[in-house]
Amino acid sequence: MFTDKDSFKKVFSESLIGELGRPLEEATGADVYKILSGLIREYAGKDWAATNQNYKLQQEKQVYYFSMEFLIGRLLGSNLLNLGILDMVREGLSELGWNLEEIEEQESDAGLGNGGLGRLAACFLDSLASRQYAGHGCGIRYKYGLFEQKIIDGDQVELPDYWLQKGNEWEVRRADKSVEVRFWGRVDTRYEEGRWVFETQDYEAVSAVPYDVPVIGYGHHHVNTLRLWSAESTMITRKNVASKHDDYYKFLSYNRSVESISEFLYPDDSQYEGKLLRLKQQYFLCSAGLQSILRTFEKLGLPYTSLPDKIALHINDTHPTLLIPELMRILIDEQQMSWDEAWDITNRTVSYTNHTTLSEALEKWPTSMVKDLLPRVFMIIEEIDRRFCSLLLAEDPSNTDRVSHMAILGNDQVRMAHLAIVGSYSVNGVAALHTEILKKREMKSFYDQFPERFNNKTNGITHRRWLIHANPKLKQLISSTIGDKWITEPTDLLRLQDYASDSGFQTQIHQIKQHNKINLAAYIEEKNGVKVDPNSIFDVQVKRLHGYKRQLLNVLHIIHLYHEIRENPSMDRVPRTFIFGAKAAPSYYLAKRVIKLINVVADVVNNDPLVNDKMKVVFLENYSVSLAEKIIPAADLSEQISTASKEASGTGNMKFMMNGALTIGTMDGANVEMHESLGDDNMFIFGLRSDEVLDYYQHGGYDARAIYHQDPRVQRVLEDLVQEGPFSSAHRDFALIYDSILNHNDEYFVLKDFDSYVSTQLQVEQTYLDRAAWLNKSIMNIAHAGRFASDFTIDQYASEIWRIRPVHELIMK
Ligand code: 26Y
Repeated sequence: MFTDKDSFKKVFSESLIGELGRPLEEATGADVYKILSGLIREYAGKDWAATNQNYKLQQEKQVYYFSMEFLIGRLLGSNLLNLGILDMVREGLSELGWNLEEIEEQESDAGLGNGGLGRLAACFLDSLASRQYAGHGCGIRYKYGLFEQKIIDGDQVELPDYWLQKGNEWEVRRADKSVEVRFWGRVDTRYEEGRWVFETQDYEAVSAVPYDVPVIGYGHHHVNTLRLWSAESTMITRKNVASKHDDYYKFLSYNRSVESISEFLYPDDSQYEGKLLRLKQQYFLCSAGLQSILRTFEKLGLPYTSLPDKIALHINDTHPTLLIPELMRILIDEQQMSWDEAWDITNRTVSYTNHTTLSEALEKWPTSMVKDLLPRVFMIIEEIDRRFCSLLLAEDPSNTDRVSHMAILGNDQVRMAHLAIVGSYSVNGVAALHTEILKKREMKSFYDQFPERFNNKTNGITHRRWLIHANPKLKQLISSTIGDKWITEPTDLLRLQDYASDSGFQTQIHQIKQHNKINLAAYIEEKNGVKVDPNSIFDVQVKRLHGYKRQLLNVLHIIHLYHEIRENPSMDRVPRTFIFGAKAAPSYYLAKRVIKLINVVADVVNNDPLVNDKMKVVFLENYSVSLAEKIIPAADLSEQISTASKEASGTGNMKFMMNGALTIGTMDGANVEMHESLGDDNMFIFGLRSDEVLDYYQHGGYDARAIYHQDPRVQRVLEDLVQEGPFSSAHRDFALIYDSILNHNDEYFVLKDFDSYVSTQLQVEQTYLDRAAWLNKSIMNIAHAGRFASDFTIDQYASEIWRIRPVHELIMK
């Protein structure tokens, strides 16, 4: 196809003419993007086919990572990088008059996820392919990704994210690999030839059509697959519905209801209809994914008893837990296996990652909903529950409390986390602290029952996207200082420690940070019309908006600082730019009030000449993967200030660290492990520890009002939320925030941590004044970030959970 810059230029220009009928001089940026991405897909196509062929020949064990979210972002840049042709293409395009970075902006973000869990899935795909594992993604091709956020008058407004509008150059529709997924109906049970037969009648069939996206690994011609499923009406049902009712409109409404299954990512589930749709989505993913995996397995011609040797099914949180009863259904009803045989296979094939201990995020479905929508699957869940409860009872007949506490079915609900633990051979948390909390508290009874299943796999991030691609100047500097080994062995970054106090190296690190800050400042001015000073501290909090993440603590500190500077304008303070990015779930009203508050504070601060040479506040709308790639390399300070025990891991914390930002954070999630590597010298830790928080939850004793009365600073900032003044007026409804703190006793301990946060922020400032000291710490952060590369995490999943090895090792064997 093309082998060097000149042949690339030739092929590219010819394709422009051949495919779009446009000569180079008339091409638009969109044309260039379309042709370029098409060429790249084709370029990788040979490797894609060869990888699959190789898997088949070697009868390789395949891992399938099931996730309702894949927040992959843009692919052009990372694909070019992983194929090793980024520089060549950049130069070639530039000689043709085009700037690659501008062309990358043409691509819509594939925003098929909410936050951390979805981005983790995307990082894992990149690492699986780059480390040459046979591991694939299985997800839903939502027509609309996570909503597009607009800020209007300071409020979040949600618009549909029609990311497919311009087409998706990376996907391949594979209609020939469609499967049928069945909903509703009733189960006929009969006894036939010595066994029970279960047949579902009058079901509604939906056709699941896969779209495959190549997942290109770094440097080895290894290409895996992300298979995303789309729901369509089936031919037969189309005919049936139309002829049965003799009513074309009935067909249209059936068609709409089918297509709605893959229409939106997590539609609002506060209403019954939304809940039902989410359950449908989950089963749709599990059933479609599993059928296609088993089809491939059957081609091997092996008995089903060898399924666990050839296939590993991983569920990303409880969302795809229906995989367990669905596999049981297929093995029993279609493969005629006994319950025990089927259970043994299922239990040795499925593994589960838990991402949260927040009770509201632990999924529970109304029993009647599952029973109606999935009658046969529900029968299987009942039987799993019955057997599990009998086992518990047999072990300890007097302890019926324990049984009802651990049961899968209880309070007219199906408890998905219980089903996931009972049905899988491995349960992992996502950071050391999180796993300990699961074992000792949240899931203690399950840990006591199945201690061997529980393990920790601390999250990671792909350094290819988050450093090499997002921060090319830093990549360049690192490679010219310690060589390229870190690219394939990220822990080699540790060698940068030797340069931490080298003033020449520090200067270069500083220049790169300034360069990135200037770029971000230009973006901020363009988008928000606010001029910010690249010499100020860029203090950044970007993540989903949630009470436990405590964006509120950050804002209260800003209001406090505002008062301090106003009262004493000549005070010597290091200028700061506070940068926020966050989406709130559409139905999470309190979170939306916090967005409004940030924007109101920004408005007041940025327009007050008494303070605005010392501080600015910016809320960047529509936080997304590609925006993160602009923001993170420009950050000086990373805010990781969740209530200790609440953030399972966090992965943004790792991205900032890798780009040389210092962290102000609580001892929560993976911050604890970052601190273990960095020590007190290179990280700003404050606030309650997780065991203190958990103790308060258990025994009470926290009184937010008492702090309010003791600390005049707290009183003042809280009153600002409700008293008529620069920040508050009746229509802004900040009373809700005020109430959540004072009348609902501040469930996230914002006030309790306020004092230590404020004084730690002062320490940050003092440190920033000493440039050499700051840069030293910044370099130490980069040096220690290699441990958090997802390649490392994936190696642990591979060897300890999935029991697979990289394909190259197997070939050499
Ligand atoms: C039940 C449903 C509404 C639901 C939907 C999405 C529940 C949870 C989620 C998403 C959870 C999530 O993103 N969790 C994050 O996972 C990251 C990767 O492990 C962690 O780093 C992060 O701490 C955790 O909040």
